[in-house]
Amino acid sequence: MDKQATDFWADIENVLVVGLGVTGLSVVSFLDNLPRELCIRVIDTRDNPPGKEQLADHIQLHSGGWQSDWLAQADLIVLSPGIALATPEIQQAISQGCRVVGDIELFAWYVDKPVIAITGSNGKSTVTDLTGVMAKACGIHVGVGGNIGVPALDLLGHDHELYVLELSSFQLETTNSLATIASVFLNLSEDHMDRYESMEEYRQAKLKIFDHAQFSIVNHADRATYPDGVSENQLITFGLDENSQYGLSSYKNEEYLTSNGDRVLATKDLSLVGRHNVANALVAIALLDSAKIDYVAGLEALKSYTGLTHRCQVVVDNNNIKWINDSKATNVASTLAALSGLSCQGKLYLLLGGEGKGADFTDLKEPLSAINVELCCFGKDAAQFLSLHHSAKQYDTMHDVIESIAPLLQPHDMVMLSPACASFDQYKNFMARGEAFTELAHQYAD
Ligand code: UMA
Ligand code: ADP
Repeated sequence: MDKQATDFWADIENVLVVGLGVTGLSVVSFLDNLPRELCIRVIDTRDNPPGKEQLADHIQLHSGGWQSDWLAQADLIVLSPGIALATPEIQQAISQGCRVVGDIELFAWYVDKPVIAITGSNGKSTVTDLTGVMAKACGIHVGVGGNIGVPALDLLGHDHELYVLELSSFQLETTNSLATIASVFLNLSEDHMDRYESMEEYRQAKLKIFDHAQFSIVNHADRATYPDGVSENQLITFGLDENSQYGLSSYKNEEYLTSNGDRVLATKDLSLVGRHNVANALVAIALLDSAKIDYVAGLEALKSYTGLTHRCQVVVDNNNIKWINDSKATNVASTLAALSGLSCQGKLYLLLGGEGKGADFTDLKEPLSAINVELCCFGKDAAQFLSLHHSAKQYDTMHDVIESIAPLLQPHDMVMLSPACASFDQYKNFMARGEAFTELAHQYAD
């Protein structure tokens, strides 16, 4: 146990874990295994929290609402990312002197190996996974987790030499002392406007990733990713241009990814598709380089890397008709990225809709006006897309969309699910939505 952690626990007896999803479960298990007696209690406002069955019998759980006595008695609250720090019950506990942290803060107290941290509105999971894949190919025993799925605390205790963490703004809200060897803020675009009062509040949560970073990596084309009051020469830049430290250059009519002016790899050698993924590849190189890892051994892995499922993934290519699953496009910027990297010679049937999270979708209007597209809008917020294009039609479900358009498909057409919305109105998560789309694609492609 490190000194900071020992000192801190000296004042703590009563710990309240809020949330019993995968994060809450990982926190309980971590606390329960600490070499000191703690009273650990759990509150989850859901009637049936998903982790209920896996919770050890000796841990008390209150579900279906708040429990004011437990909140008042807590010395420390460990808050799950799904519950905002601004929640009145949590704010009241803070005003009564209770300290509130998240799982990443606990991780920060205990981690004793270098950490690479990744945030941004889009591309986090791709960059996190790719950086992990490349580090592994360099022979490093790397732990990859955070918002990408495996809770950070579950990575500890496995003798990792390096940690690569995807961090959401939700997680960063409750993180104050995470020291990283390199942190990156990929981009900022509208998302989670149902949680934040303003874009600036959302940005400030993300900027916390740089608080204790040895190297801070920012997007040359997106000033919002630059920390306030820090001069440019203290930052490392990436971008699809010649002036970024990790950028692009042209040589003998070929485009190259560069590191501080040196050619690293020809863009055409990447298996990833889309310009946004060229930027993602540059970031992975920048992160490994900053962590003093000789990334050259990982370049073969980068070349063959095709990306994560549910991100611009061709799931069926039949009769010259491509079906693309981009279910992870849960905001406007990710759908715009999918559209910009697309080459469709026929008509694009674009499936949009779901839980809109209070977003403004008008930025989609212009790019849609430039392509041969039919908008197929479904789910809770389908109506919000109808004014974006004259072709827009409203359906209840994705199944209704596919059933209706399948007979119309011609060679060179594309069907793409890139919904710009969260999935929770009709699906458990974006994975379930992507799988449902893939199943329908297989079913109707013939
Ligand atoms: N919830 C309640 N009451 C509670 C606790 C949670 O209603 O008392 C709700 C939340 O509002 C949320 C859901 O339950 O809708 C899940 O919240 P959670 O904090 O229990 O989530 P976990 O299951 O622990 O998963 C979290 C991340 N989820 C969120 O931030 C919402 C997962 O990211 C992450 O993979 C996991 O920790 C491991 O670190 C998911 C996500 O959607 C994929 N993240 C957002 C995104 O990527 O846009 C930020
Ligand atoms: P995140 O974890 O931040 O949600 P993902 O890597 O899972 O990011 O990708 C989410 C969506 O964003 C996908 O639709 C993907 O095609 C798109 N995307 C990936 N990288 C970028 C990027 N650098 N800029 C914009 N969109 C991106």
